[in-house]
Amino acid sequence: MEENKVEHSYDESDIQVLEGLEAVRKRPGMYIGTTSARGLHHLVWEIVDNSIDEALAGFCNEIKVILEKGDIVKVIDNGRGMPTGKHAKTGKSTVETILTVLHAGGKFGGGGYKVSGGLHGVGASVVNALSEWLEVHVHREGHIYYQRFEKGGVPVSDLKIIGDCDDTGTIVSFKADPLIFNETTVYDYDTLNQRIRELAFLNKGLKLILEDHRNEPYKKNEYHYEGGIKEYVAYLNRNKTAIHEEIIYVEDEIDDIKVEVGMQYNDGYQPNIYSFCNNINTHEGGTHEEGFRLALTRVINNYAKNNNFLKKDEESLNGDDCREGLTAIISVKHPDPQY
Ligand code: 0R9
Repeated sequence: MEENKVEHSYDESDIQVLEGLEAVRKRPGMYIGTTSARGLHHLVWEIVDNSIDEALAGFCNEIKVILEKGDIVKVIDNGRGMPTGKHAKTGKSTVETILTVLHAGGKFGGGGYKVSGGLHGVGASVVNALSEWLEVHVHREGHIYYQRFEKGGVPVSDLKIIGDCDDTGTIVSFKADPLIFNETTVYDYDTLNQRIRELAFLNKGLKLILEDHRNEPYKKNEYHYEGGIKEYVAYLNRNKTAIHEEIIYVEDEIDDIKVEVGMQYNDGYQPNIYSFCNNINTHEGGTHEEGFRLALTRVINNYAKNNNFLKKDEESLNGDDCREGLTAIISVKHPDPQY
């Protein structure tokens, strides 16, 4: 602690920050939903989401998640690196601001917006608050910057340069606090693997890697889909008999809102339609899914009518008819989603 005092002195704004982080520790459920295994895994997604935002901004094409011995998670991206300069509002480095001020990633961002987001979308500062310790390494402008936080987000030192590099990126390592996650602090490989594969399908061209270094032999899965949701549809239909070879794929972007649809019919009866908004499965549907259903029924009916495919006594095909045996993914990326 003596060492901390020398390197990091506290003023009124630091106290406000510490109070914010303390509020997260007092009521973690308000920020991550639960402190069960589900909440524990949510910490990983909060950090990965920041890397995905960097990928969606066009600056990162690889994200690696490593599980290390001792319940430690390391997330590595090859983006621009978190901004290291002094933050205008907090007077601290932007790195420290992102990691200690609640919601800082969105509000204080470098002009962009947060598109990807877990269930709660509360950011890296919440992960820091709920960790025994957290370390950040930023590779930027030829330097390696480093900062460590302990006991729920308290900085051990200021952000400092510890070396040189010729690449760019961000590495965040953390150990979830067992005092908070008192049910378990052990990560489940399959849970992480499934979501990482889903994120790779939903973000075409992005390489996502999961490594487990907890026990030998190490485990590794790597996902990289140039076709994105087109390949997702092929994956979902892999054990079915498709009735047309080509997967239908459309994409468009209007007013910063990106829409992608992939679909293929199989010879089954059951429809399998999954919709996502900002990489989150919208189980309850929503306007994007409803719009898709209506458009599909309309397009098929128009085509059928124009080509005299409908029997005289049949006025039109209903929605259920049009969705029979359909596997479809609808993915929307929206800067201001309404959940
Ligand atoms: C390993 C986990 N990765 C991250 O948490 C991460 C955050 C992050 C980032 C930016 C780039 N890479 C990142 N990785 C970034 C850089 C710049 C602008 N926006 C984003 C830039 O160079 O100008 N940031 C996430 C939030 C912010 N940066 C900030 F802008 F709020 F500071």
